[in-house]
Amino acid sequence: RATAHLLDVSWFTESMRAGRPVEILDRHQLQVLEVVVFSAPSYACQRRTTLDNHNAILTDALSLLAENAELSGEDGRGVAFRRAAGVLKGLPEPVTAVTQLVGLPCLGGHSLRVVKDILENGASCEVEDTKQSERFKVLKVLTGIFGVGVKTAERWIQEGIRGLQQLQDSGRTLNRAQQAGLQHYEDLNQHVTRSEADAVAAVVEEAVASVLPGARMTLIGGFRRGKLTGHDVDFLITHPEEGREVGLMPKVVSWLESQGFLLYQKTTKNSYLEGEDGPARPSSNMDRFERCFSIFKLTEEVNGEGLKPWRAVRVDLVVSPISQFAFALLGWTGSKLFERELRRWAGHKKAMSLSSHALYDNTQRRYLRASSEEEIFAHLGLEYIPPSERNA
Ligand code: DCT
Ligand code: MG
Repeated sequence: RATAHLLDVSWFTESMRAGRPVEILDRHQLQVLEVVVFSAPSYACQRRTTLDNHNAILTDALSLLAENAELSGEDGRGVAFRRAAGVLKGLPEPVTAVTQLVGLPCLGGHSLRVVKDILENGASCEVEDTKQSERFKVLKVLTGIFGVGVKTAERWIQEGIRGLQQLQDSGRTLNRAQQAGLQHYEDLNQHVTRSEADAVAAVVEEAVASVLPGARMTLIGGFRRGKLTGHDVDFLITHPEEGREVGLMPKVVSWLESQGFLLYQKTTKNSYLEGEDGPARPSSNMDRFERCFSIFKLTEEVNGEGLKPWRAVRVDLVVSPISQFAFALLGWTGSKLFERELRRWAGHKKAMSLSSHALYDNTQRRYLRASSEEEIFAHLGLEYIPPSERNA
């Protein structure tokens, strides 16, 4: 009976979500409809998550706890909160009672308690306390400096540093990234708008076309998923002829530098090679591309007096050979949780290793080729999810 109940409900919510007319309504079904019990598959890469979040109050709270856990070096707890938030982001309507969440995946006791507090009292003490906590506030300020990670921030806090001014006055030696981060702190902590992203795209497009005609540039990251703002702008560059992309990054960077567009840049080399025995586990699957972390000097339309004529914007450039392009596109479109879940799905469900370069089948002991994102989803036995629905 209980199963029949749940089946009915998911059929209804599914029908309503898909906009299908729900015609046969008997008493029982109507009764069931009054309390919508949500259901969802457990991997974020099996779900369609648009930017239309009906539970932002809940997901903001859980994301804040995730952030706090990550800032405390508790990555496992961080992921658990991210997964819980991810499930709620995909629900078709606002949650009004915890009973609606019975049976949903990824919602552990801790997350459910937070949700319950918010639904019943309008706020969660744990979340409010965390927001007010001195440690959390200081960690946020310090890791808000480009080039400063949790470990460095921790060390500075132990040495008594509590803020930017104090850091500046302390005479600490900062590396080049951190110096730039401190110098452009305000700009870099102000979100980038879609129109600013488009302005950066126009510049990068010109740079790419000037140094290698025929090369292609694609907007990736949050903006590809349809977000209206971001903390940076991400681009993927390739050339339709394999090998022509070699040496492209330094040329693009030189062009940008010569035109005065770069306030800071650091390029890392591509060290990815396919192995006979399959992919060796990379230290991080983000670090093997020819990648450029940069800070752009973006000239803005000046429409008032006293306005700064430019602002600093974080821009990430990635170059990929065409043979790896689909994997790079999929791996760099995000969201971070969606990517993490794709890799987890590949490993746990398919015995495959997915990276931003390749997909390796551990059973067949061979690489699976793909020239589109759709093919990669198909290899993984997943329904194709377009970028705009990868916002878990
Ligand atoms: N990425 C990932 N794992 C990471 C970092 C990044 O899978 N640890 C992928 C997913 C998104 C993409 O790289 C770009 O990274 P960000 O710019 O940090 O993410 P974003 O979704 O573009 O977020 P924002 O809109 O804030 O820039
Ligand atoms: Mg981004």
